[in-house]
Amino acid sequence: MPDGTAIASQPGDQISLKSDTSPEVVSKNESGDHDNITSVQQGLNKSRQGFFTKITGLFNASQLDDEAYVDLEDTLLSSDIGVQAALSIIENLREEARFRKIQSTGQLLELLAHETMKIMQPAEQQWSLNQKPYVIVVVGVNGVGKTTTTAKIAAHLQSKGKKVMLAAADTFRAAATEQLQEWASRLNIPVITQGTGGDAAAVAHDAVTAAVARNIDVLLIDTAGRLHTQNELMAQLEKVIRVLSKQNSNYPHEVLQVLDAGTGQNALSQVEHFKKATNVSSLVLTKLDGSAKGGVAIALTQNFGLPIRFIGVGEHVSDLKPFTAKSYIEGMFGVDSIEIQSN
Ligand SMILES: Nc1nc2c(ncn2[C@@H]2O[C@H](COP(=O)(O)OP(=O)(O)OP(=O)(O)O)[C@@H](O)[C@H]2O)c(=O)[nH]1
Ligand SMILES: [Mg+2]
Repeated sequence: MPDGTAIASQPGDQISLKSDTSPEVVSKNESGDHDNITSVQQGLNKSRQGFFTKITGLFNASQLDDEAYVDLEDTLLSSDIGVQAALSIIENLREEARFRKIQSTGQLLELLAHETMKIMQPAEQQWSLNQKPYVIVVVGVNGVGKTTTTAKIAAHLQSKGKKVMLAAADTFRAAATEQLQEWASRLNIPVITQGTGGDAAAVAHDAVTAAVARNIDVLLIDTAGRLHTQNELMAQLEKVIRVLSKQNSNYPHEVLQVLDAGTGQNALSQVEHFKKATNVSSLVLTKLDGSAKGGVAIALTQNFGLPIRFIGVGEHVSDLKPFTAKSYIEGMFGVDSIEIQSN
């Protein structure tokens, strides 16, 4: 059962937008992810205000002329979406608008959503968790939300009937182990620890052994926050991965990088740096309930094409939402429904 995924649109799908930008809007979407879309929209309230609200205003105010496209390009560029994605969206938009003889800015907004959906599709991938134990190493720079996200994912998987285990491989920061232990006891999930100063790779190794012995479905290994300039800590992370893959060449099944959406374009270089040390294979974007512009998800997907498993929209354990391109774009645009009809 895919836990972090859903609904993929087919090429040529039609998207129609209702341009209601009210944050309170409730989705009447028929696709079964009604609750998810509504809560993603609520979580993204602030992001939306900083991003597509600007674009909607811009469309409402302008004619569909060269100036409108320049304004749109400027707005996209100032919204963390990245140069590459902004330019490719504008180019496709101009072409499609000409081809479809689009006159109104409202129709152009629909096209914009469609173009964004096309870019975001690779971020929505089936999460099969098809091996047991499925081993996930959670990585990222300091304070992005790794430990909280690890706990939230564990709770999410537990609610889907999975047997989950945690490992506290952040042996660097004092109190890091306690933080994960607290989550584990709150969620009633086993946790493997060694305490501050221990060897992170040894914790990971012991955790896998315990997970195999206990017939665990998913093992989530929390690691210390680190910057790429901290060579020793980066080497330690490489060692964690190396030790795991010696236990079984399929381990870890996933290296999940957590990114604070509020860091904007900096998230791109964080992924680049972590990809050099580890084989980052999936992402979670946190703190989208803050003033993050949200466009960074588009830039990340354009650049890396990695699956975004979840988005974090608050500090509570339930403030983690499976990523779907559809709900994300609806949340960002502030529309009550993007209707996708196959041609
Ligand atoms: N608003 C909001 N806060 C979040 C979210 N995710 C995490 N946080 C908060 O961010 C802070 C840091 O979270 P941690 O999970 O400790 O971050 P970390 O990456 O493990 O930090 P280090 O282990 O020190 O590198 C905490 O106060 C969390 O509650 C989110 O999606 N939204
Ligand atoms: Mg942590």
